[in-house]
Amino acid sequence: MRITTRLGREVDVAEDYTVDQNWAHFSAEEHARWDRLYARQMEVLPGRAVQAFFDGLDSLKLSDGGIPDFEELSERLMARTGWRVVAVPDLVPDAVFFDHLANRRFPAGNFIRTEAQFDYIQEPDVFHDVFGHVPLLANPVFADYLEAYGKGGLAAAGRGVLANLARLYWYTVEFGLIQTAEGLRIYGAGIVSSPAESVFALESDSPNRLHFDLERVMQTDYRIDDFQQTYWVIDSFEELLGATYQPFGPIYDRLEGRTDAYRPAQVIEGDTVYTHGTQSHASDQAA
Ligand code: HBI
Ligand code: FE
Repeated sequence: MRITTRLGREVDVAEDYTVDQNWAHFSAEEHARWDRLYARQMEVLPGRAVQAFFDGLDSLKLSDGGIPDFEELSERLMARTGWRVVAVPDLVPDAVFFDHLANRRFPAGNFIRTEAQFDYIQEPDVFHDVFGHVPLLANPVFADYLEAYGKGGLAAAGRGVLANLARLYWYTVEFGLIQTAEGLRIYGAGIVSSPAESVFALESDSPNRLHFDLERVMQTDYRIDDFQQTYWVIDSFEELLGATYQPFGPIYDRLEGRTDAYRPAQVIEGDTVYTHGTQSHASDQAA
C-alpha cells in the first residue's frame, strides 16, 4: 500500500509497514555521517552506558563503520537472541509497532538524518534506532522484555490504555537508568543516542531519579520537547522483565478510563527517591 510519511514523502510499504532498507543507496557522505555520530557518542558513553550496551556494539560488529546493512545485522542478532531488524520509512501505527516487537522484529528507520539535523531530529532515524536500540537486543533478558512489552501492547488494543503503554516504553526503553556495581549507568536509547542527555541524565542535579515501579511509571506524563524531568532506575534487566511477567489485565482494569496522570516532575508518597531534583533546568527553559 502507499502511505505519506510525516515528512510528506510518498512510499510503498508492505502490510506491516516495512520497506526494503535499500542499503546500497546510502551515499559515502551518509555513511560518513553515521561514523561522526558514532564517534561523538563514543566520546561520552564510556563510564556512562551500561556494559551490556558495549557488549552489544561489539558482538553485533556495529563498530565496523558505516550505516549497518540490516540483513547482516539481523543475521548476527538472530544468532544471539532471535531478533531481527526490519526497515520502516517512518513511525508506524501503534498496533503495527507492538506486533513487530511481539514477534521479535525491531522496526528501524531506512534513512539517516540530514546534516542540518545533526544535533536534533524529531523522527527517529537509523542512527537513533540502530545505535540506540539494537545493542541491547543482543542481551537475552532485555530482548525478552521488549517482546513482552509488545505482547502487553497487543493486549492493550481497544482498552484505552495505550498512553500507559507509551509511558512505560518512554521511561524504560528510551530513557531508563540502571544501578550497577560500578555506579549508575544509562541504558535508554533516547539517552545513549544524545550527547547532551547522556551527561545530564547521570550528572545534573536537576532531574528526579526514582526507583522504577511499573504502575507508577504507566501513570506519569513525559516530555518530548526537552530532557526528562524524572528518570526511573532499575537494579537489573531481570527486574524489568520480572515486572512484565504479571498479567497486565488487572493493571489495565485499574488504569482504564483514568484521565489524570502524575506530572513529569512530581514526587509522591511511596516513591523510592535517589535524587529529588532541583528542576533548575526545566525552570531555566521556561524562563
Ligand atoms: N514506530 N518506527 C517506530 N518506532 C517507534 O519507536 C514507534 C513507532 N510507532 C509507535 C511508537 N513507537 C510508540 O507510540 C510506542 O511508544 C508505543
Ligand atoms: Fe527510540
